[in-house]
Amino acid sequence: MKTLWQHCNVATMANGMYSIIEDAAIVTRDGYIEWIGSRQQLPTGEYGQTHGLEGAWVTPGLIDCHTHTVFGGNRSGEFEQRLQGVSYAEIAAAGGGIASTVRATRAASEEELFASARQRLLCLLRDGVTSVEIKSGYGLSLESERKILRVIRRLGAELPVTVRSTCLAAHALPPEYKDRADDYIEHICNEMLPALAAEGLVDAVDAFCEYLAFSPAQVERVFKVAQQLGLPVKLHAEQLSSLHGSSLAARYQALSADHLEFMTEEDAIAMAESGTVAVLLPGAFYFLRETQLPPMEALRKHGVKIAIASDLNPGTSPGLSLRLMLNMACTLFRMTPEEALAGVTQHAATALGMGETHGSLEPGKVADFVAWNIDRPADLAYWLGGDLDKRVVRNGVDVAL
Ligand code: DI6
Ligand code: FE
Repeated sequence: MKTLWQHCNVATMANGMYSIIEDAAIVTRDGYIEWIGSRQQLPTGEYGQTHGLEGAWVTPGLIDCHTHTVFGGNRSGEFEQRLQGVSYAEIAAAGGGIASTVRATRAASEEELFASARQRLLCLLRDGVTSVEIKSGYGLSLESERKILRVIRRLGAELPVTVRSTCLAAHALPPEYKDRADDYIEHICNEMLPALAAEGLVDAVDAFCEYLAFSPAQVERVFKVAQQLGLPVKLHAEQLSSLHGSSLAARYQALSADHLEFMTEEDAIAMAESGTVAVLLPGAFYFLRETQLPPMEALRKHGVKIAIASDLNPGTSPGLSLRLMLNMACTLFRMTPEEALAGVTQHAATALGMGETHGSLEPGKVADFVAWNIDRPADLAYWLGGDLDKRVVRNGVDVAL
């Protein structure tokens, strides 16, 4: 059935550009965009349904390309400790940090993890998100990583959102492998990844490349296995120090390298050459009160695609609004509202390997869009969170939340 959507203005975000169509019309059919353009040029045709959008601004559905939505417990106590001056690294060294979330996640049932993650995911959806990436990484054993990945698959099946799952088994060292990081990497490579991939639970593989996590050499072993399994890779890189993980990611044609505050211009050149998207996470930068800014000029100069994501996680970015991240990307990283919007649409889609089907409003793409009751597209980066009046359409159908 053909559906006509009209009386709106559109920011198509094709190729990551603003590309405005005023007084636009969109024709959707079977969940895809069939035609989009100026209403005056609308081809005559029969429509099963016609929707008036009352002058709304239409953007692609927002895409949150980096989250850790599934976890047990919460770490607001550590937040208070950090406010007293204890550092993130000190808390981690004392057995808190990721390790404390791992304890809570292992102790939680699949049902409990689903229920708490569902609430958080609903916050993102109410903010205009139609696709999301969710990582495992708080289980760190075959059994508990499987539990998280199953919850991720179930979220995608039960909520009106397209979910990509990423296995982040190489997030931290589990207690049973204390001082045996290489043995844990071997377990990931020989046991965990092959089993979880075979069960169809993994769309991509990620790792945390950092002095307090895994070395580039250890990450490379994980990447090699991912490659053998036919899975694309991503990397947490250059968040707290410079290990050139982003260059390593580029060598493995990673979909994205994420965080990147400490990356160098050489890393940016490598990423530009491999088409690896730079995913910036202003929520984590803000929440950890970091001062080292990602090298925006180098990223722009070398044409690296820049995405923005929430990094929703209990330790460094308890961020429940992707639009708030747009504001932070502009205020903290000096991105323009146009760049920020591209970062949660076309470039975020590319960071998930779904740039051909999602992320912009063009014929042939999936009909995921949001009709916002706002005056200008920049308003999306202007308001600090809140529940903006909007209509969310996914696969050509209104989303009710
Ligand atoms: N970088 C982060 O910011 C999160 N994970 C990562 O690799 C932090 C995770 C946490 O503190 O729970
Ligand atoms: Fe993260």
